[in-house]
Amino acid sequence: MSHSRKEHDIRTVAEHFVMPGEFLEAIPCGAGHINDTYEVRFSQGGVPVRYIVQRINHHVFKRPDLVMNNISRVTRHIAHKLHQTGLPEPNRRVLTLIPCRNGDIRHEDAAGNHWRGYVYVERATAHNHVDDPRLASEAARAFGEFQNHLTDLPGGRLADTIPNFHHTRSRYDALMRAVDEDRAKRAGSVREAVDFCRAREGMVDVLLNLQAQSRLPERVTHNDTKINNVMMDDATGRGICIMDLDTVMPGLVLYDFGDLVRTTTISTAEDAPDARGVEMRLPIFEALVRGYLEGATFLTEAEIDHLAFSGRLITLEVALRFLTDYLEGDHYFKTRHPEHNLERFRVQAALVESMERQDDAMRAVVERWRN
Ligand code: GN1
Ligand code: MG
Repeated sequence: MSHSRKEHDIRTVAEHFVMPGEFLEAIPCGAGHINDTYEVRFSQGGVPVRYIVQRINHHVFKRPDLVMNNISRVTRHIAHKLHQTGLPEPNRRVLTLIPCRNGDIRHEDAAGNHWRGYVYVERATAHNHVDDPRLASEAARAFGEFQNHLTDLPGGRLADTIPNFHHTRSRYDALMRAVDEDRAKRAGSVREAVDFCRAREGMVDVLLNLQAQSRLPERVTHNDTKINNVMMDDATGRGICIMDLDTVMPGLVLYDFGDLVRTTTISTAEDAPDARGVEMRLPIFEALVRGYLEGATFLTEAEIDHLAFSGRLITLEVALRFLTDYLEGDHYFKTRHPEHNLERFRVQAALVESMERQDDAMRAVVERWRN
């Protein structure tokens, strides 16, 4: 089963939320691989106003209630801090949930779909690809600042909305299982790809071992820091609002930095049909390091030591996941054609290789900017 966007009756969904005014239209938006996102337009006394309405993919997030509880805690905490600092337009700087008319923060429809509403962050853009090091640096600073805000989140540990989400060993084992089971009868055609992963098995336990030895601390992290999950202010180019908060949960900050490296330093699209020419762009990596160290002021030496490695690890991890989904018949990520997950795998693999070639240079960049 591959996911094509189903038609949802968004007008009816929106009626359940405190979104006053006359409904005008709902437009699909966003480039996420998991949830369904709509921009919903209303007229309030003749003034156009828009909101975000989003369906939570409950095959991926099996406990939407826990997801929403995490998001509510995190966004309220950040909003509280922004309020204290007195920065203008706080609800452009953190997502703001729109409650349901019954006071809940999540609407479950008759078909078992789970919906939520957000304030629309105006005058800002999410980029699927960046070429400008300044944008990369700002994105990294914004994610670092987001983590900074959450270092003192009260109320105990957040729920693990997807257990073992970044447990790279589990992701590796899942791929090997998928090869053995070969449900989609594709394993015969991807032997080289599987060998590529096998040759890098040594990487998958590195951070897990350091965490087990308490040399890397568990923190509150975003866990899905794709470049298109941060809104950049149109006027200033500043990273203004972090979104896609479903996977905010306990994790290692290196997973967040690593996915930024994966999604910004890449010279092509994540799913370029031809993986030749895919490169990790060092100037963008340098911009990320600079911005991230500026935003995340709490990092330990051990965390900084692994910034360069984290990019390679998360790129390998996402490669494992795309290949696994391909072997399992494309049930997890939305795909637009039968080879989509394989193409995504090939691009990630090429990016891993490019990072291997440039490992010394990446480490040197980190050394230059630390302290
Ligand atoms: C998914 O939903 P989106 O597109 O922001 C995925 C990430 C992957 C990413 C790969 C919950 O993110 O983990 O890194 O695709 N999200 C989930 O592009 O699995
Ligand atoms: Mg997203």
